[in-house]
Amino acid sequence: MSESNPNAANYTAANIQSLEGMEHVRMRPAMYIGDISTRGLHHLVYEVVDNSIDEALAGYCDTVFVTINENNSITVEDNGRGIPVDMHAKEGVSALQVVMTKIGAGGKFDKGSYKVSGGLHGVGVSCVNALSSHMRTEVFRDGKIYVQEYSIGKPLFAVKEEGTTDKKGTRQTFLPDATIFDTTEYSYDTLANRMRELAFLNKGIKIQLTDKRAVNEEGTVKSELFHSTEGLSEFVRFIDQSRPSIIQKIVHMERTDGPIPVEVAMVYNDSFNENIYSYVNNINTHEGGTHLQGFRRGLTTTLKNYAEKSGLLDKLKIEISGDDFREGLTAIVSVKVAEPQFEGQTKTKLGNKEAVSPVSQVVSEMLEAYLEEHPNDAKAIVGKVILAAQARVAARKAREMVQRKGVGSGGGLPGKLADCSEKDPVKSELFLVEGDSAGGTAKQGRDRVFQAILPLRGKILNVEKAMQHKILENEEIKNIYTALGVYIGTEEDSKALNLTKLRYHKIVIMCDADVDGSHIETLILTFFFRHMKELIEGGHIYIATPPLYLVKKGNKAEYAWNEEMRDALIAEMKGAGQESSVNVQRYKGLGEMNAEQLWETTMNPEKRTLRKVTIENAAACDHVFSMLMGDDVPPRRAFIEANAKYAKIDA
Ligand code: 0RA
Repeated sequence: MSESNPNAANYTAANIQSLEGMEHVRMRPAMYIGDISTRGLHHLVYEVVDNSIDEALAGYCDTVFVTINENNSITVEDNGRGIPVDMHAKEGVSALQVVMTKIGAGGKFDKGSYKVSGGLHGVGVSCVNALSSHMRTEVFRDGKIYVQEYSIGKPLFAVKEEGTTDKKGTRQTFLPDATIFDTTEYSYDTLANRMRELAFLNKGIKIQLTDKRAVNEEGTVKSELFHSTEGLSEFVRFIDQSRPSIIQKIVHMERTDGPIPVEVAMVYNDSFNENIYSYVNNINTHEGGTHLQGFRRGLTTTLKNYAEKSGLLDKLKIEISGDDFREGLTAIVSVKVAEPQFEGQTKTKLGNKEAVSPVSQVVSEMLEAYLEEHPNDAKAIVGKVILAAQARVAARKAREMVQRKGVGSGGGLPGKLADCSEKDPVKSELFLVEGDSAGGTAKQGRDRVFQAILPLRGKILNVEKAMQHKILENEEIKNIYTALGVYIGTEEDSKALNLTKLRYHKIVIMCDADVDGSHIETLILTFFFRHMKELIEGGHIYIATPPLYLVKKGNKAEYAWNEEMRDALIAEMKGAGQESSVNVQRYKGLGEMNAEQLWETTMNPEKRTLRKVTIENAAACDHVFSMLMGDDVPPRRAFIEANAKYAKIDA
């Protein structure tokens, strides 16, 4: 045991090697955790939680506690076997120390089971340790408590015993290093979305998320238990909560004894969107891959066979395409692969060929059985497919119209667009501005060299509820397509958006800072999320942040973006001397600012703050958009009340 050799931590050759590894993580954190933004910060938690999920998947634990502490440190505790603490023969120190300090040591000790989970980067807990100003690991094993602490990944002492316990498991507490990360404040919602997702993906495992920073009046700490007994069926129900289903039940398909574990759940709703989320080892595979290919193959062949056999297609004049089978479909496909090969631009596309047929087989067999046993659902699905085929033909005509009018084909740009003179898309920005009046101010205030303005009329179409051809016939939406210069792919390359002619690399949504403005912002975002997701994924979509207040005294004037800033300015100006009560102007709309003020506060790249729109968790986004844009009022109201930053001000 290493505690008999307290200096071991400092002198072994293994330790020198591990130091080099840890140094490298600190020098190039993005190589290990993606980036050092809030995304990377949250990634640290996922990395640690993944180890506990692995322990649970191996059958040794059932509960994981994740706690955001008051100081934004994180504690992750499980009731598994506990990380081994015995002397590691080769390294000459405790196995625990090796796991915590050696890059890439990860789960290598566990010879029996293969590591299926693991963050996208799968880098292991030692990276988290390297990027934490302080970390403490406690192992509850064999009736004892073993402890080691670290500073920026370096052990502060050799593993030591600290009392006895009847618990078993591992508890890790880490404080992310503020000199590495842009921000060190954790978002409860971001963590909750991921923990919920993990609970759905791994039924049976309980994940308790607690936020010690949030205590209500009664002194109760905010805490939620994520626990799913039905797995992906519950996940699909959660995502589709606000969309009426057209079939009786969620179709659940699972095989755990095949070549790879496969779980699929699906439902058809009354919308026109296709929402398929695929996962490999609990990682969302945005770009799909072989497992998704297997799913589509199984779905298409089975439904096609059924529809043909049933004679429901006899009178149909048009050919059914693969897409038609997926309109209104919400599905989740989850597989576990021992050695996943990730490909694609963002390394989120499964490459393993051996994943295709297990998925397609499970779907073929189980979906066929479902259709036989539920003839009414089968009929509803086939009816939906026929409608989709008919709508597709209508949409093609509308799409051709958009395409024909598009750039490069001589159709010209929208009349409302005030274009910039810069021709390099990388340097060009497009502002989508709510209303003609604010659009006019923005046109005056902008730098016309690189900033283009497209005013949008009031509320743009709610794409969540509209059919494809209606969307493409909509004037405002057509303007967005033509102004941006993007194309919708032809039938062959599916609906993928062609960005090769994208005319602006920054697209900025600029709306009023009031309830209407935030509604319009949501409508526009919904449109991008459903129809131009590639632009969000490419980091091209931003939201402008106009100030909420102008605080003035004499000839001194400053802007404030929130109440705290406003109050600080008031105090500062009052403190500055004279009697006169300070003047505060509340901006509700962009239109209340003149061109110069708009440039100064919101458009000038030197001074403005743009919020980049990202998709952290596509399934959670889907849930939120469908709820915000759907017909179901109570969940929408609850969400808005919990989240709206403007509601209070306007009330
Ligand atoms: C390898 C071997 C054993 C446990 C673990 C890893 C383990 C790691 C973590 C990380 C977080 N929680 C964990 N729980 C367990 C056990 C080997 C044995 O007991 O024989």
